[in-house]
Amino acid sequence: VEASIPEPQREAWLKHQVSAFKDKDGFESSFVRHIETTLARSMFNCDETAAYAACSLAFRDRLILEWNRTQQRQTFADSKRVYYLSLEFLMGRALDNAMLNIGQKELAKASEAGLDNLGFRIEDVIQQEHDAALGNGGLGRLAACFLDSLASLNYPAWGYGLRYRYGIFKQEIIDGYQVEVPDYWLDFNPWEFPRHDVTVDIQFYGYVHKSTDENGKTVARWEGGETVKAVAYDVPIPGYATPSTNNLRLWSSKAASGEFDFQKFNSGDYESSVADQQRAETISAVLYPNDNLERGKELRLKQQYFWVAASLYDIVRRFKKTRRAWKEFPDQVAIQLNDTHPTLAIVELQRILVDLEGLEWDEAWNIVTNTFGYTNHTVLPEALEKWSVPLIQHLLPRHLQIVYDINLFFLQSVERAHPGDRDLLARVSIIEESQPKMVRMAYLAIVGSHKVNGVAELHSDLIKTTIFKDFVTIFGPDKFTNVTNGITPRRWLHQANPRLSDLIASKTGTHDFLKDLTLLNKIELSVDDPAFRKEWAAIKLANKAKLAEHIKNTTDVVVDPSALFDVQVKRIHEYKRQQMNIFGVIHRYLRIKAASPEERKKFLPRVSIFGGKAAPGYWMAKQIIHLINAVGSVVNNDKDVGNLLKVVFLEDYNVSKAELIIPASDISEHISTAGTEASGTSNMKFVLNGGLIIGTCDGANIEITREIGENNIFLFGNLSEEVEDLRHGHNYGLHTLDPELVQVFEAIEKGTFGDSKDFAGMITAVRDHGDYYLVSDDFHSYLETHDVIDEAYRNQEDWITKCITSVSRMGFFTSDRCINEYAEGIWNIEPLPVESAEPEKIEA
Ligand code: CR1
Repeated sequence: VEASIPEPQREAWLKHQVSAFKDKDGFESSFVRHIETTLARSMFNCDETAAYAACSLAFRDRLILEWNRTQQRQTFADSKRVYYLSLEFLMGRALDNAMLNIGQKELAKASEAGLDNLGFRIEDVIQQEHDAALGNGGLGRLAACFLDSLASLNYPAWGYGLRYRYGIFKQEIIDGYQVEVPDYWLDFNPWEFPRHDVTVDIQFYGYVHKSTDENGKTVARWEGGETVKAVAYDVPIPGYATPSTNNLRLWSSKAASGEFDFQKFNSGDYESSVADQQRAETISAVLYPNDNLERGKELRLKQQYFWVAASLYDIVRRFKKTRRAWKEFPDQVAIQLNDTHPTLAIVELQRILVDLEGLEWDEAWNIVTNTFGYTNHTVLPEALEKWSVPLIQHLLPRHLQIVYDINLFFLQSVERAHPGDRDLLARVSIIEESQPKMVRMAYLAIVGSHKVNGVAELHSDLIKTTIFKDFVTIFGPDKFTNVTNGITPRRWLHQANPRLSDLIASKTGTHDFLKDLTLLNKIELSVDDPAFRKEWAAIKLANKAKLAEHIKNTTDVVVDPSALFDVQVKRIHEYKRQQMNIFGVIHRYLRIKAASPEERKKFLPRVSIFGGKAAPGYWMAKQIIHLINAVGSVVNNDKDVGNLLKVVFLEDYNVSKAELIIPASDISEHISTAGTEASGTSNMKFVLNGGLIIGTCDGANIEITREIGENNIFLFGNLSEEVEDLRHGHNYGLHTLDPELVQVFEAIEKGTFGDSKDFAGMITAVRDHGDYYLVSDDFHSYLETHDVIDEAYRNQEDWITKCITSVSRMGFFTSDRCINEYAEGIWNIEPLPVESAEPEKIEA
């Protein structure tokens, strides 16, 4: 308020109100102006990188205007906001998305106007952008899809995360091995705005000082320790076909005491003054590259608290400006915890309310629990966060006390409701009585939230019957709910597969399905239309040809676009079972080799495509990558095999590569051990792009089957309710290996793919160490199902019918539906209608 311009002077401001370009000419002029002024270049000095920069800056100008208006509108409306706290936002590229969502891509793209007129091809310009890769996999990409939907549906929402200087590493494959290269992505990033005036001092270490105030009440003060500064960087998030543009605020860490400590500098201790600064900057330096695995590192805990404390300070500061009573906090603020990573926010809000604002414990706790919702994303035990009590004690002494108090009051209430059940108390205690003691973050998140949700039906049922069973007894079943994941059709259909999106629009009349995905069902009426089917097939073939070109350029392997493309792209993890896939590929290779030249003609040509990163410390995952590459170099050069089988590993799988690969798939693999993949989201992307899937009865595969019909999906393998018994059996020696898998192991051990010692771990895991992921149990059914797929693919007419039918029934899996479910069932928040700016005509 203090900074606003007095009434009399506002006239001048209004006279000079900035407006965005409105036509092709306006775009061109903005582009050239940015080349010549912002970038200090000219037409004699303008390469594709500069064109990308200028094009981004031109669209960014429009975006900022909408963004400012949206933020003003949200402030004036003063309605409830939702804050999505996530350590990961896997955004990918922004330019194409901004052009689409703003609805002005035509201005840059039309032939003989826009970029074309200025000497550039839009496809090449888009390719210049570095992915914003601040995430590992599904969890981070889900957060990005949610931001897109929140803005598109006009919800007043902010994302809060960390501005890592290094995102997920770049993967290189050298001699068949993964090599990690740092991802320094901030050289030129026009999509972020540093807010050097928005900073928060964050405290670490120190001690707690307790005293008694004039009313005899004990007050705790957290004192001493060291301070690090959090600086806000804001990223505009455009909604599709609406002027609403939300904010993603990412925090960066800096030394609190300015550039460096001058005292140390003057006393000649230059190195240590710089070291202090570097130590502070380390907090937001790098994303932890683990997917579904927690390692308990101190720096990770520091990141979590740094981010959570800065975000809450910001949220509370905004609330305080409204001068409302504290009890109204949950009417104004909903905070969603994306997994347990931000769970300290629960403790931090309780600390703010009790220690700093002087509220009574119960009143504060009531506010806290009504504010938070917690989403669980995994049941894998190695991914469930636990932090050691001594570590928290050292880093956050006051928070540890509050955790103990939360636990005490919680256990007292359990004891009252279930008197004498000491086992129950031990089972649900937030503190695990181990050596050292550990804080169970998921339990803290449950106790501190009003709703807990899983991410697909099976997963939400599983958490209620397994890992959180006791909490259902304590809190009742209504606290637990399901929101099945979804994906944004803007990026994952229109951007990734523009021709398919346009073909669909030719049947549905408009691109409105991008706003209401259930409208896809209209294309089922055209399933028999020969021209539609022909174009459908032509688009798939063209997408495959484009991928084939990428494969040639990056791996030197030549693949035939008319072969069946079989794709598995996702993080490499034993539970996702890429090892089963490559064993299956080896089995196919052995069959081809054993066949006579006459029999070989009967094989359906296939290309097996893999992609995905292994966590740098995940030895087994790296071995899997190595085997895939080793098999590729043998199979791809075997004259007996020719085009019947090719095996490629695409390096550095990321969001922009996904946009290339997914539209080119015929069959994709979602083959996790039943009960282990919470949802999966690429399964939805593949089907939406006219690919079929092979999958286990796991995660969202089950709901996909329900929606598209079981004739349109290839399901196989044991069910989740059978897994426990099978594992039990393995441990009691009832494990007879599948004979086809034995053949595969023999081939590996004979050295067919190089030194077999390199792959021994993968074999012993199955043969000698209990086959925890049931590779052998599911192998036969997996191979059989691939034979069924071959047969199905030979009948191209039936295949295309399956694809069209499936796409038409995918409406449920839009992230717009998820966000509406969260808004209604968890956040209790309404969209903020946009009256002011007239939504412009959207040209898709
Ligand atoms: C799950 O493994 C799910 C995403 C998004 C992942 C995946 O099945 O689709 O979350 N979980 O909900 C995860 O990363 C830490 O947990």
